[in-house]
Amino acid sequence: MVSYAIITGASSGFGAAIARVLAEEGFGLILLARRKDRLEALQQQLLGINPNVITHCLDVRDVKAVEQWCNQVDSSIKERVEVLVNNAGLAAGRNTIDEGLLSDWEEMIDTNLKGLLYVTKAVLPWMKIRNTGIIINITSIAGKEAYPQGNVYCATKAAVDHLTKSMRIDLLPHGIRVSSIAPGAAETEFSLVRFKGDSKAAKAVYQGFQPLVAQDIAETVRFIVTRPPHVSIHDLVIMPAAQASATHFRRD
Ligand code: NDP
Ligand code: 8X3
Repeated sequence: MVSYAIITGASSGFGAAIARVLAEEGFGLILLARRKDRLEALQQQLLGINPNVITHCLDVRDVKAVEQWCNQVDSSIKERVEVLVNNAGLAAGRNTIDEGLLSDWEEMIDTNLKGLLYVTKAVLPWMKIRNTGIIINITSIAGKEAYPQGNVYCATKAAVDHLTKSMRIDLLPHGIRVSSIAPGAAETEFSLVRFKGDSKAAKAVYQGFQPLVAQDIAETVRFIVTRPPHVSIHDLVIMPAAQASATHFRRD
C-alpha cells in the first residue's frame, strides 16, 4: 500500500525538489501551493516516476481553504499519510525594523507561522489514525541567528524552530517524529520573492560563492524519511561551504 507525503509550497524551489525525491522513494504525493500551472506541470513530470500525485491549489494563510481542502481528501488517502513537509514560506522585503512594511510582516507571519499551524492541525488527526508519521518543518539559519534587516523573517523562523521542539514533545505519545531543517543561502525563487521581482538584487545575494540548491535540501529530506522507525532526526543545519553563519560568507 502506497504511503502519502504532503508537501506545502511544492510549486517551486525546495518543495518541487522534495516532491521529486519523495516520488523516487515511492511515496504518493499531495502537492500544495497557490500556483496551479506550476503544480500541474510538476505533476506531469512526476507521473513517469509515480502515478499517485494529487495537486491542490491552496493558500496556507486561508484557514477556511485549509479546512475545505482537508474535508475533500479521500479517507483512504488520509489514513495513509506518513509525511508532512511544512515548506511553504517566504521573506518579504529586507528593511530595518523602523522601515518595514506592515503588509510584509503580516504576509510572513501568516504564511510562515500561522499557515504552518493550520496545515499541521488539519493533518495531525490523519497521522494519529495509525500513530505514526514524520513532520519536517523547513526553518532557516535565520531562525537560529538574527541578522541585520532580517527582523520579522528571522522571528517567524525562530518561532517555527521553537514550535518544532514543542510539537516533538506533544506528539511523542502518538509515535509522530518531528524534524526541522535549517538551511543557509540556497538559490531558488526565495530572493526574487523577497526583493519583489528585482532580479538584480536577487542575483547579488548569491554573487561570488556557490549557494545551496534545492536538491541539497531534498536529499536531506530523503535522509530523514528513510531512517528506520526507531530513529528521529531532530534538527539539521545545512549551509553552503562558503557560509559560516547567517552573515559570514567567503566570496570570490
Ligand atoms: P521559493 O520561493 O522557491 O518557494 C516558496 C514556495 O512557498 C513556493 O512553492 C510558493 O508557492 C510557496 N508559498 C508561498 N506562500 C504561500 C502561501 N501563502 N500558500 C501556499 N504556498 C505558498 O523558495 P524556497 O524553496 O527557497 O523556500 C521554501 C522554504 O524554505 C521557505 O519556507 C523559506 O523560508 C525556506 N528557506 C529558504 C532558504 C533559501 O535560501 N532559499 C533558506 C532557508 C529557508 P506559490 O507561490 O505557488 O503559492
Ligand atoms: C533564507 C536564508 O539567510 O536569507 O532563510 O535568511 S537567509
